Amino acid sequence: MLRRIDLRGLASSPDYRTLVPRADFDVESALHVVRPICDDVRDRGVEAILEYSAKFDGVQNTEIAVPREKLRTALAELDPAVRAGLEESIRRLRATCEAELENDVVTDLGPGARVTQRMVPVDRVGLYVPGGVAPLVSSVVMNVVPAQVAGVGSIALTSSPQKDFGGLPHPTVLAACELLGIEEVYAVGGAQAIAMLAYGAGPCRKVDLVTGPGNIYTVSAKRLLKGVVGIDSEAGPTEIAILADDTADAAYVAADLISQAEHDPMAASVLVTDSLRLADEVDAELDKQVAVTRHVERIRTALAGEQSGIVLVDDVEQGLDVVNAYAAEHLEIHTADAAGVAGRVRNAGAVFVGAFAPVSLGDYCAGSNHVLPTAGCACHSSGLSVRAFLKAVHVIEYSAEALAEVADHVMTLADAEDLPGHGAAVRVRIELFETVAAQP
Ligand code: HSO
Ligand code: ZN
Repeated sequence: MLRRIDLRGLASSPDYRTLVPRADFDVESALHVVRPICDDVRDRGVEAILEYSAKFDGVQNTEIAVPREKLRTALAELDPAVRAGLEESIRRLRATCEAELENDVVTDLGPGARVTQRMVPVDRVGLYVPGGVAPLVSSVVMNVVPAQVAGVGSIALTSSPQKDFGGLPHPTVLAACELLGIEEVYAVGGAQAIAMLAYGAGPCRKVDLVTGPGNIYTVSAKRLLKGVVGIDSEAGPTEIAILADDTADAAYVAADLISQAEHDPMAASVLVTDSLRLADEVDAELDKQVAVTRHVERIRTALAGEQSGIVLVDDVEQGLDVVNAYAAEHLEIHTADAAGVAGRVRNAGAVFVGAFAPVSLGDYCAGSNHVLPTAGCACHSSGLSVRAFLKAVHVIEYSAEALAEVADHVMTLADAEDLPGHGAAVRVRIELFETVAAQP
């Protein structure tokens, strides 16, 4: 079912980034579709948004805000088992976020010379929760909890309107908002949702930062509007890479490849292994397991796509080079020394170690975040965390004596850059200070 890419016996170290499977779509190519939508929302606001909701979501909404009582009703009607699952997910993620909250850092650089790094929460954020293929209620938790722990004062959340639910987002998404105390919720999805948050429209005030996963169009809109608004990583169609040796269990590996293929026909499932036996067994397991799963079509398309495959390598060492080049959103390690190998991974959104840490655990209840960089962005970006909602602000405090101490260096460097005004701003203080200091 999965195509094979044989990298065994390659001499010298090739550029694995060009050899690993990747989707042929790219975010850049969706820009021409989303640009007119974003411009339209900027210029015509709510009117444009409602037209796009009718066109793309098939709903005839007359407003974008979800009324408060709809949130209350959704929570009151939520299945108690789902509520218990959400509460556990929230509890674990909150514990991680609280532990990861960074304190201010004070550095004394001499008497009277101090620099403090103050962590300041973003004032207002817009959280995007995908509602297209599946209502990702867990993404409500993954967005909201770190924002709340960071101390963000104003939180707006938006999710696609659903035809089957009277033009509102899925009721489980609304229930999760209520459970977390989120009152400002919009029934808007797609690129128009990102534009609404970035520019503001009707009741939705402009936000400072947009976070959350999405499809290629929402990711593309985030890239387009970056600068107008802050964004987290580009979290697009999901990916799983598994680095496995002969000790791996083929049934587990196949199940995990299927679990992420289930998200999207564009999802990527990649196995990197030095074991031909495992490769063959995983193929057989995939045939067996896919046949009995619910979303067969979607999964088959994702697994058969050119973004998915089995990469054969000589050994785990070469496998590590391959997965580091691939920079997967999710990377599972199923090798003899899984913890040791995981310690040497540099590029991945999140690393799942050993047989009992499947990506599905991380999707819901590990205590980690599932909003992660995709499409190789894990080589420069991090997943969503409490840090994403904080800004580090340097606060500089120097006394007259401390400034005098370093003044010569500042004036010399200013001269070296031919910026005499910079030097003068220090000189004027030093001269005044020396006059005062010289007085009996
Ligand atoms: N695996 C997805 C997140 C998700 N899975 C939500 C299930 N629900 C991207 O990390
Ligand atoms: Zn998932």
